[in-house]
Amino acid sequence: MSSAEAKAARRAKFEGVFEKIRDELVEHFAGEGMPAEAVKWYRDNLNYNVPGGKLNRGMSVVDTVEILKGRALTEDEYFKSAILGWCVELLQAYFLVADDMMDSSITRRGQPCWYRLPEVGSIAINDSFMLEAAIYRLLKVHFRTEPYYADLLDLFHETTYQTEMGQLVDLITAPEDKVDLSKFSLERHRLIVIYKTAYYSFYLPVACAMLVSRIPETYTVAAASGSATVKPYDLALSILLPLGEYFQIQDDFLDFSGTPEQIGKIGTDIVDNKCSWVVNTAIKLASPEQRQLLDENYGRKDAEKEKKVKALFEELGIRKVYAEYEERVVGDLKKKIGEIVEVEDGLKREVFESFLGKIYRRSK
Ligand code: GPP
Ligand code: MG
Ligand code: MG
Ligand code: MG
Repeated sequence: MSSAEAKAARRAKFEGVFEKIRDELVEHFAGEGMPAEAVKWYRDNLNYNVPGGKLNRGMSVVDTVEILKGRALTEDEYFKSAILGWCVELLQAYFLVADDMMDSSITRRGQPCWYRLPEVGSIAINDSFMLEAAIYRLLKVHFRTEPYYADLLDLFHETTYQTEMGQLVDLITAPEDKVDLSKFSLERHRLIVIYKTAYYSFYLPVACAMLVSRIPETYTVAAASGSATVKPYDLALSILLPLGEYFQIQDDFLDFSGTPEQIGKIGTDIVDNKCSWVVNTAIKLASPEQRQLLDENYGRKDAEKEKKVKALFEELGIRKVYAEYEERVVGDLKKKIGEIVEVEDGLKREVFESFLGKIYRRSK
């Protein structure tokens, strides 16, 4: 099997688990005596909003469990890991259905946003709540008797709250209809990115995998001074938050620098008044005249103004600043990963190396 075929097979296996949990959720719903019309609605909600993405977050739960265990998983281990993976995907689906309403977005994953379907409209608010509730239904059915059940609940609740905090700051920093660059800064950008994206996209999948693999809260490792106590969940966080920030900065940079053929979409951050790494870096470097050009042209639905902003970004040498940033952050991350002391049943460097390997110098 070629590596592309192996990748497709892994995805197909993971998707197979979605069908099972969807049917389980829908059967429970029907079992509550809900009318056929509502049963169909809930099923359509799940099918439309949950499985159509890249599934990187969900599948990374399974990948991480395999790395932590250092062997192929039994069917039962695979199933439990995949359910947690789908819980991460359900959380993301819940966020995106709601986010598309808040952002007045038109399409998502190549189809109209759920709320834009004429029969759906603001019922999408309740549908997003039901996607969230599905997480806790699945956790209850499949993990209630596990000793780490409370930790899983806490993890999903905490991560949801962190993402909501980030969403609030994002919404009030960059309203689509009111350009005010004085609210932007690289510090504000970092805060938004870490809370809105990094916790749920990077820490949550790994922490799920650590819990299901029974990585303890603390353990002892040999150190120069004798021994040291490791808090593996904090250690994972200290690598995955900057990794998530790096991932989003790449996304922001590609929105400006990538061609549509390369990134598969047309970059719209400039016209959409996004608080992106690129504009924040430009703000930091701009002279008063260049700042005035930005104030007058950023965030406007006007192709000429967008062109002027792009030319300024080139003039300020954003590409070079980005290349330097990338080498620096990757060096820092590699150093931190290299410092992990591996012990049996503890955290493994490969968990982070595999994430970093997938995103380093990505061009789409
Ligand atoms: C998408 O961000 C939004 C989230 C990841 C979090 C939403 C959180 C909620 C609590 C609803 P975006 O709007 O910047 O990205 P996209 O372009 O994908 O809509
Ligand atoms: Mg959005
Ligand atoms: Mg948004
Ligand atoms: Mg983007």
